[in-house]
Amino acid sequence: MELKNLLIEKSEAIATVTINRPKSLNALNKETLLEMRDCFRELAEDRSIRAVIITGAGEKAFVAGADISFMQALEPEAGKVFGKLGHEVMHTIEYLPQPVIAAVNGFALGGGCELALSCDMRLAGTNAKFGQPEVNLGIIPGFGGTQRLPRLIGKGLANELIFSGNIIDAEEACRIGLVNRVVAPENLMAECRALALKIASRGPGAVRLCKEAVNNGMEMDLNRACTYEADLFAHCFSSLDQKEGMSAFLEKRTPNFQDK
Ligand code: CO8
Repeated sequence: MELKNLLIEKSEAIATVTINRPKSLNALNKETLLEMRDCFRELAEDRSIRAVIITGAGEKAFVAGADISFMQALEPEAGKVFGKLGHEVMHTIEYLPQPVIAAVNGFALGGGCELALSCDMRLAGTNAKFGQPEVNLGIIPGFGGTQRLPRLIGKGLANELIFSGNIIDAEEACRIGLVNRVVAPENLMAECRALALKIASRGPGAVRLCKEAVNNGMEMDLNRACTYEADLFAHCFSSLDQKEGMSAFLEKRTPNFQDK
């Protein structure tokens, strides 16, 4: 796949996907979203990759939103197609078998905030800024922001951000639970990588099932979700990695997981 708007680097079981349109602050146009969709579909099939980091090129932005110059002339039908493509990309990331970390290295606005929301975890540089400024443009968040933001930080705080278009800094984002933690910009990628490597060292099948349990379980009522968790828990005992993990503990050694 020839990529014009993304950089993909794979090393030590970690894939780093960089949105690479720094002159437009990594704004998401149709071409970029199509490349992202194909790239994440491929990563989903790549068993050698055990965690993914998403970041933005340059020092200013993670992603400053969907591309306004692309959207400006859209009619309702084309707007729907564009919105659906964005949803498809966010859904692919959210349900990727591997955990996904957003390394938020600057502006994460509109579709950029929604991209971060579709990731499993968000680490931010002190220079990061978050917001859903769509109402300034006469539109609503269209890549899942009205749904994922209230689920993550609660309805009242999400409403304030979405209705006002306020932009908040990384510390505030951390205070309200929008990001996991804030680090110095120069340490951001190293922190994300350390977390990704730690996850990659754990039982791969167990990590996949944890993600499934959280994602799918949160859409169910608690009783059904706990029954679902119990099924996944039972399934773990059919894996060689469960035997290996527990043997290693009892033998006081590091487990050698085979993803089997
Ligand atoms: N789209 C297109 N181009 C952009 C975008 C964007 N979202 N953001 C920045 N750029 C471009 C600028 O136009 C500028 O280009 P040029 O150099 O050619 O003039 C370049 O990037 C640098 O930007 P600025 O000069 O504006 O940089 P500043 O440091 O002065 O400001 C800001 C940085 C504050 C981030 C500012 O660029 C800004 O406000 N950007 C727009 C932020 C925004 O409103 N984002 C939300 C977009 S809407 C959206 O994401 C909806 C998602 C769902 C869509 C569903 C569709 C159906």
